[in-house]
Amino acid sequence: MVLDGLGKSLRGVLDKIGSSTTVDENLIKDVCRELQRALLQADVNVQLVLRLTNNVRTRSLEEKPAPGRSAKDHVQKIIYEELVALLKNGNPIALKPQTIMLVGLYGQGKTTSAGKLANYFIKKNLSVGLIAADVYRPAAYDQLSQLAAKVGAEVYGEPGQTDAVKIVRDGLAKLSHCRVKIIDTSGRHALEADLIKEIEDIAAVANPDERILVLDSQVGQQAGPQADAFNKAVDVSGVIMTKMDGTAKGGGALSAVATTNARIVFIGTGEHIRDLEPFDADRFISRLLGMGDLQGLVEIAKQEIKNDEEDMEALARNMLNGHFTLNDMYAQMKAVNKMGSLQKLMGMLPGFSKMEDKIDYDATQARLDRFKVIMDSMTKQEKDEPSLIKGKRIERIARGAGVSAGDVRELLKQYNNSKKMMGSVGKDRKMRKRMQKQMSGMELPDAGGDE
Ligand SMILES: Nc1nc2c(ncn2[C@@H]2O[C@H](COP(=O)(O)OP(=O)(O)OP(=O)(O)O)[C@@H](O)[C@H]2O)c(=O)[nH]1
Ligand SMILES: [Mg+2]
Repeated sequence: MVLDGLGKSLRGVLDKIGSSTTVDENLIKDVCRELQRALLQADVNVQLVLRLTNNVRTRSLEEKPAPGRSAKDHVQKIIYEELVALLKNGNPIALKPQTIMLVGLYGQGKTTSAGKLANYFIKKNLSVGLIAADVYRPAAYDQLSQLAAKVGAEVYGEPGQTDAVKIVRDGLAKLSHCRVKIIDTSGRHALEADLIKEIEDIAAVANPDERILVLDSQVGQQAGPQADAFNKAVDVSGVIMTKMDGTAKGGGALSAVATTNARIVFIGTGEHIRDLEPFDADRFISRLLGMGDLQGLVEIAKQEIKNDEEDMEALARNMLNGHFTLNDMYAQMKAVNKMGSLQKLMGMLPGFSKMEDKIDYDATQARLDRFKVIMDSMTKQEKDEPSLIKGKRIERIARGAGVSAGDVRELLKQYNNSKKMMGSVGKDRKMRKRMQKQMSGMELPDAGGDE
């Protein structure tokens, strides 16, 4: 997860409060010192850190807990609120037809973010046209075309053309049927007059609804002055902080940008096209503190599973009538894989981030991957009726998948366990009711009694 180290130390602070016997001045002092250490290590600006811990100290000592709340809860809540306040700013990007222009220095992640944004809107049923207005980087058009093909966006470019403004004008006309237009521009090593002029010229033609600055979070606190400078020069409407996955300085970058009053709209959390998250201070902090992000989880699940709805319905049907095949297990695993790594999902579940040290996510993922390979070398019939898989078949499957017979048996064992679990869920009346409700309109098979 993003900002692992900071999350861990902040959770340590909350745990310290939770396990203390009394909340007194000494504890608050300790807690503030630890908060300072955690935030400074994450490259958050000293002044911001001091302001935050001052607020935490004063509020903890002066404010009375709400009725029914313990003093410990109260202090934890104050810390949460102050951390959110540190990052709070602006509204998310609207889900409506619009033109978005991406600006930023060299290699910050503009082109990648253009592809990720296209994916984001397309998943929300808004068609996207990408315009390749980077006339500096060789092969900029190819890079953008590949991303467009991957996510199902249209793309316009004029390879060899040196007039970015012309490309944008032509592109907007050619892509006028696309509901969201995203313009990728070229970068420079520094914010120079010719870059400012280029951005302004393009903006004059495109009249974009959003001018989004793409900023690499690896620069840490320096992200603040950069956002400020771009803002003064070209009136930025929002910021995408990229590469949050690759640096411990993300906290510094985020907080520095937030204090310039720039509106952080997304964070980039990896090289994959889906690694873009709408930024929301509340959600970000609650996830960091291990309070879970059910909303985020629901959104990812909705987005990723949408196309698999039929699969999932069939799966639920089979689950409820006790007919759970290897194919079903396979579909389940595929869905989980699609939603991103297990680790990411677990981090979004309340309470789970605390267990991080106890669960070996990588081993679990590796096991799932192995299962997948094994199932790929089974016939459809075998996946439908795993009870067929014995003796020679086990050997054949193992050979085909390049694993040992023991690995195949492990998969079968896992299947039998899952099947048993699914069976008991299917018979649980309360659970059936709940599922029925969730899949409104879907006809469910008979429970088949309580035998
Ligand atoms: N890990 C990680 N890598 C990223 C992220 N966003 C972009 N990158 C990588 O950063 C590098 C530069 O990304 P580009 O999208 O080409 O950057 P750019 O701003 O378009 O660069 P120029 O066109 O040269 O100005 C690529 O290797 C990307 O894969 C992110 O959120 N996480
Ligand atoms: Mg680029």
